Amino acid sequence: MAAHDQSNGDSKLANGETTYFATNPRPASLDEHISSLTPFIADHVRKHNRVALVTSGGTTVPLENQTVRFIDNFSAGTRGATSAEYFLENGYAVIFLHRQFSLLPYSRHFSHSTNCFLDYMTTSSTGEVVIDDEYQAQMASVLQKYERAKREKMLLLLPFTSVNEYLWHLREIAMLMRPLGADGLFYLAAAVSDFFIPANRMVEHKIQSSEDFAHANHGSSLGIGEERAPAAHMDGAKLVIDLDPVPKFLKQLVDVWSPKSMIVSFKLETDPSILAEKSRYALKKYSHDLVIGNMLNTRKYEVLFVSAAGGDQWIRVPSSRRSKSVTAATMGEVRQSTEMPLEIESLIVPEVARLHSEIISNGRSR
Ligand code: PAZ
Repeated sequence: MAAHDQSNGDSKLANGETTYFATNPRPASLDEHISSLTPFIADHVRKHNRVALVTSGGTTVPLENQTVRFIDNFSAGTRGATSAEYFLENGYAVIFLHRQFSLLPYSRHFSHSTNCFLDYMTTSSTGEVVIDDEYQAQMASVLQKYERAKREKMLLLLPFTSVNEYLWHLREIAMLMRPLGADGLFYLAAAVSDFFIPANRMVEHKIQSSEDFAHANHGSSLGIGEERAPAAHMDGAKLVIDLDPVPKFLKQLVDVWSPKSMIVSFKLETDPSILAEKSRYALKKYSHDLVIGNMLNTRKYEVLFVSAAGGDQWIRVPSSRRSKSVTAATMGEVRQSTEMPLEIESLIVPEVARLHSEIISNGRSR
């Protein structure tokens, strides 16, 4: 169904998509990010490299413009950060659009774990700070890969926090990636909120919980679009939040922003009985190239590929190579099995790259 379909529900949707960027503020960071994106993409267009936009981490939904409180989406950024490393290994340049302070490619092996980063270090007999012997080999290998990605200008890190920042970046990057043609790949692993507070329903200041200060709670002062009733307000001692739906931008991405790129979306579910159906539904609705379905509790060792070309295909890490905690396992935790743990992204990414090669050589099957 086209985004400009005039039937009831969809005309509302198309309207939301077109008015979104006129009524929600352009993030302050965007211009600076465009100035790094432009030469990065031009360099890889010139070198005929494939470029993957990997999105990673959860978006926030601020309740106030000067944000004290926000709603968050689940994601540690493991899928995105790990996949980015395997895309680099598979010859892709990577734009890593990630939630600020979530996991990053390479540093993920030593951050956000139960270890503090200082635990990887020790003091030598001469008083210098050095990496502890236990971690030397692993850190040297990760560092080498990281230095190579930096030296060859293959990795660009761009942070976002709110769903609004994410959407503005996605649209801008998609349009900047157009010159890549079919060499562009979108790998949308970020957990993006389905609901948000539009600028014209957002209060400026911290919402006052005390009824004695309720007079300080008033509407939007952003001055974008027609002001509407605040989305978050106090009702006596209760905080009432009334969120708008986030327009579905995947259709815009596929049809308008970057129609020649390969587009891969992720679908996260908690009820296994609907995963395949919802993944197929998303593929049909947005007509993109691939949906990767995953369950909250099993996402580290099994995913479902749903594509028009290949039907449904499960990708699984064999049970002997699963680790309870990927981070703990890569740090050398004692495991039951003697086999090295396998990260599922080391299976996902080469398969995505293979499908991308098929699209480049045969044309797409959308
Ligand atoms: O970041 P993480 O490894 O903890 O989780 C990854 C994930 C489950 C957020 C990702 O694989 C995913 O499914 N993203 C899309 C979520 C969704 O909007 O359905």
